[in-house]
Amino acid sequence: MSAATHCPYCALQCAMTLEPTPGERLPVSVAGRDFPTNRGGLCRKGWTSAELLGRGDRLTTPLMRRPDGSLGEASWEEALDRIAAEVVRLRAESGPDAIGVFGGGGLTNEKAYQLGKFARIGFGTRLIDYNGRFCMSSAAAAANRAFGLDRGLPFPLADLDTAEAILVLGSNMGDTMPPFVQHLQGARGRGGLVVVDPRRSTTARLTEDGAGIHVQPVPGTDLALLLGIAHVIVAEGLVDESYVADRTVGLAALKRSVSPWWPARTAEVTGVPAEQIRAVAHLLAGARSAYVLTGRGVEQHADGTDTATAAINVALLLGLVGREGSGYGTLTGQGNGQGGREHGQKSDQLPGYRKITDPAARAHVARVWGVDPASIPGPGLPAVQLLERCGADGGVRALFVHGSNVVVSAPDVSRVRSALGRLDLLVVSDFFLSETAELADIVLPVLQWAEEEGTMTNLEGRVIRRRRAAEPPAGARSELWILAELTRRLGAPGTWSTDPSEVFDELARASAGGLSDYSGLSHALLDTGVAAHWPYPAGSAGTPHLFRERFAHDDGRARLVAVRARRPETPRGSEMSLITGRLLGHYQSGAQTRRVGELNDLAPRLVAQIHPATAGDRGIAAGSRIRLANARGSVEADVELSPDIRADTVFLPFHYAGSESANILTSARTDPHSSMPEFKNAVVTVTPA
Ligand SMILES: Nc1nc2c(c(=O)[nH]1)N[C@H]1C(S)=C(S)[C@@H](COP(=O)(O)OP(=O)(O)OC[C@H]3O[C@@H](n4cnc5c(=O)[nH]c(N)nc54)[C@H](O)[C@@H]3O)O[C@H]1N2
Ligand SMILES: Nc1nc2c(c(=O)[nH]1)N[C@H]1C(S)=C(S)[C@@H](COP(=O)(O)OP(=O)(O)OC[C@H]3O[C@@H](n4cnc5c(=O)[nH]c(N)nc54)[C@H](O)[C@@H]3O)O[C@H]1N2
Ligand code: SF4
Ligand SMILES: [Mo]
Repeated sequence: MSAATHCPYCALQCAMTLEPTPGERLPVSVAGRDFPTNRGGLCRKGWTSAELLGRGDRLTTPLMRRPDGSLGEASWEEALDRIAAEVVRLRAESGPDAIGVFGGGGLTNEKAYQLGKFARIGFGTRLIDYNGRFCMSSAAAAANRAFGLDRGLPFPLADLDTAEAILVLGSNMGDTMPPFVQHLQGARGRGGLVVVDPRRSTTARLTEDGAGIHVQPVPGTDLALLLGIAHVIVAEGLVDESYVADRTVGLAALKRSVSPWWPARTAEVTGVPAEQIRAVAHLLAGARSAYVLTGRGVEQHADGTDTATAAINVALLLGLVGREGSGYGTLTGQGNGQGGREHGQKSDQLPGYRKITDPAARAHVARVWGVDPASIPGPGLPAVQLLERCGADGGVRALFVHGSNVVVSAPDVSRVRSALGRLDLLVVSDFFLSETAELADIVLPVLQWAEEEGTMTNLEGRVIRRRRAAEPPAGARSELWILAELTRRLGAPGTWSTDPSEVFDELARASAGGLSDYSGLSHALLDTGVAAHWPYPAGSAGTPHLFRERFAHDDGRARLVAVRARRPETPRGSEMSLITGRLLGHYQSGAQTRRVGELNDLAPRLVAQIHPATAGDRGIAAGSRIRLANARGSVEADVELSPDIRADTVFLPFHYAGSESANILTSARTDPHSSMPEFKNAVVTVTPA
């Protein structure tokens, strides 16, 4: 039977149909399916996604570390008994916080919810966090601060189609979400697309031929740039005065904070010409409908929350947020990057996007879980700090990883690798032997997207169904089953269903009354094809548009939060700025896409992009190899000479492992509000290898 489902990869969650193909090499074929986000389109990752289902190196049995150091096959009984015994021992010796859990934004809502519950009342630990901390947390912190609520896009994506102007800050959706580009066509046709990126990326190129403006700032200076744009808006009378008076607070302090950022000074700091700063402000202010969108390029910095805040301030000053045909949004990245941050995987949260420190929230969730509120631990540590605590004195002794390949994707990976090496127990659930799984004491083989039922929440906050279309290999198990088996062995309280639709019903009850309320939803209702944007309280029809009448703060008003630009870590002498990011053909740590021949052939090894003038100065020839180094380590890469990047900047993709990992060079410094690491700004030396 064919299945209407969605792509396994990014947050666009393109709709696709899977047809079983009995007797063929791959168990299903993939076709694009009409849906308001992708309109039948898929990118190459989507088209080739069935390859992962047919791979011979798929994990099909648990693996356990043998005394000789190798990983050998084990039965499920052996593996789970051993895990339970180790957890009991470590908890007795060092307390429940000796156990840590690291989740992922690719997990279905059901698995993310169950993992959060399992950590708190299965293990009894406060230490759970997830890779969304690397991805979403600064924009989320900024939206919570400004609006009192964080949903990536507070409007349906198709609203963008009719925009006259769109300001894209640090997103390269032309490569990272190709079917998204169709929603930019309206603004392009009116000359209204502005892309801010130190590289002339695939997306920046969409501004060519009169379609808009490419702004190419010094990496890490976006906050100053946005203060400069806000300065022009204030100084040149472009503020939407009645909107700001009716719907916001904080204008006076905001005006003071942007007053020192006149265009000439902003130009000096950012490298963006003063006329261009003015042109962008006027283009946005003059449009009848305009959007401001942020991506990882401006968020993954030590000042990422303040930068996203400055972007929101621009949108608020112009009266865009909550107005029909206009708005602000952040482009959530992972498949379930949105749902993954709502149901309790985050160290400071309980389901329904509730605060774990709020007594009423704890009481509500405890009732659903059937436990005493006092037995739910308090807030834990965010991802980078959680990884730092691994193997430390009095720190984490056992770590459970579900849906992340941290030894490739975390910042300063050499330190992460040594930390994991000091653990008493590392348990990784995955369907391939990722680089992190290779280090595990126990590896548990789990189900892939097309082998399981569940739900995901896409970048518009729309809850969608993932459906099963293929038989899993005999030895693989669902994560809901694994968690249920472990709770039985650990004697944990509560009920632990292995049926995704029952877990969804429990999640819906746990979310009732919270910010991300799913209580009106069920698998059965979603199967009717309703457009389900949360909040979707019982008895409602959901919320495609947020903030039309009021913001989520008690007084209903948005906050203009005054923020200050700090100097980014800047290169000295012959040093350069390193920025990192993505390529079209690879996904994240590459654990999946490096296994798809057609995708890996597009970019089989690490290539650094540098400007020909920079190469000339350093004696670097086209086609040669270079070495990038700083105090944290060094990597070697092939070079691509390209006039598309600033001469003071070098770009590396982070999809490769081992000595090709860009994260050998990135710093574990984090944003003070969100604890998001600074993936987009490191300083390196670049020399011929
Ligand atoms: N092909 C592919 N698609 C993906 C993914 C993938 O791994 N591969 N991952 C998914 C996920 S989880 C995410 S989070 C999204 C991310 O999607 P994007 O945010 O589009 O991805 P990135 O390539 O990380 O960063 C975007 C751009 O930021 C620019 N940039 C770097 N530093 C700066 C800076 O200081 N200022 C500014 N203004 N720009 C800067 C980079 O040059 C890059 O072009 O993509 C999703 N889609
Ligand atoms: N330098 C640099 N580093 C970055 C970034 C950057 O821009 N620059 N971006 C950051 C961002 S935005 C992100 S989101 C992270 C992502 O980086 P990671 O957290 O490493 O994400 P993935 O590579 O998607 O790893 C997911 C792993 O889980 C497995 N998996 C997939 N689905 C499931 C499932 O349902 N259950 C289980 N148990 N396993 C599953 C996959 O096979 C894979 O091994 O990287 C971050 N790291
Ligand atoms: S854009 Fe994202 S969701 Fe769509 S096909 Fe490509 S990877 Fe899949
Ligand atoms: Mo991400």
